[in-house]
Amino acid sequence: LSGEHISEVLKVTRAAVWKHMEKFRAVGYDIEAVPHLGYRLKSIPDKLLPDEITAGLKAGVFGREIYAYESTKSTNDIAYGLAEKGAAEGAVVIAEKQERGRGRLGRKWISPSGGVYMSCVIKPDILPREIQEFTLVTALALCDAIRIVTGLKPGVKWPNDVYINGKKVCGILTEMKAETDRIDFVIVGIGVNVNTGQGMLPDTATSLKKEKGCHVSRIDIARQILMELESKYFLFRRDGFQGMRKAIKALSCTIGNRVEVATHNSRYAGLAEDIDNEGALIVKMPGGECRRVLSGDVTLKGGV
Ligand code: BT5
Repeated sequence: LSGEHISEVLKVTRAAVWKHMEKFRAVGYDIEAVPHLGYRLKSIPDKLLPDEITAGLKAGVFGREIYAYESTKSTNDIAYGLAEKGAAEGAVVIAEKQERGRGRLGRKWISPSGGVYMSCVIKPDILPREIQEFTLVTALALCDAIRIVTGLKPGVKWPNDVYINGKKVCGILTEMKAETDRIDFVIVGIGVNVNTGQGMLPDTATSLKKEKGCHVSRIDIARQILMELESKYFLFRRDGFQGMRKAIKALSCTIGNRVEVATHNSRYAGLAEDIDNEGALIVKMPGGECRRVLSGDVTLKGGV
């Protein structure tokens, strides 16, 4: 585009156009300037810039406020603080890397650059005990987002992981502020290994880049996750978990497998048979008895 055209459309001087181009360049946009011809955008930076994520974002709630960080301890902590100060539903905190990324139960989430780390504030009108259902709904949204952007076929590993080819590619950490029967807000934390170097990840993990065999746009992944989260969240609010149970079961890489279950006070093995209407995993024990697992860790035995 010619500098003249840009200055007319934006109603600023040619000098101001040039200054803005310099600012874009400083952020990493590769802009070519040819005298008498104009400017050409050659490439955009590989950064999770809020303006790039919201360009083309078809979501009214998720991502209407995006707080982006180069590095932070944990996006969940920042989002929690924002929600306590009254941040609206759909506010998103996103970071290029995390210094102290968290998993469940004090575990670590390895968060070097190359991944997407984001946390969304939501205020669902559900009971605290129903939150497990929303974690599964989030896993479904992640699977769909990854499939749409990359064509890969991820699966949901109960209760909070997304797997591709038997390895973990995303984790979800759902935290909330609640009273016994009322939720103030929920923070849904999502970590995705997008272009993360394999050497930095545990052996049990993979990345979209590794599975796809090429670099994957983190901006496209982040944007699609927000869109899928929004549509699934609205469906969940309208129809409840039951409306999405079938889709989650169809993508489950847990059901049909022999599993080992570890809860806070027990450990046992059995066959994962079903996910019920409340998002609990149904495990059939060797004697035929079925156990309902509401929370805990599940290890798949004999591969996925
Ligand atoms: C999780 O916990 O999988 C939840 C991860 C949530 C991370 C997001 S990133 C944005 C937001 N901010 C945060 O601080 N957290 C959230 P859990 O099911 O407990 O699994 C943790 C286990 O996964 C670890 O003990 C490792 O075995 C493994 N792990 C750690 N980093 C990994 C990675 N990058 N990719 C795959 N597996 C990983």
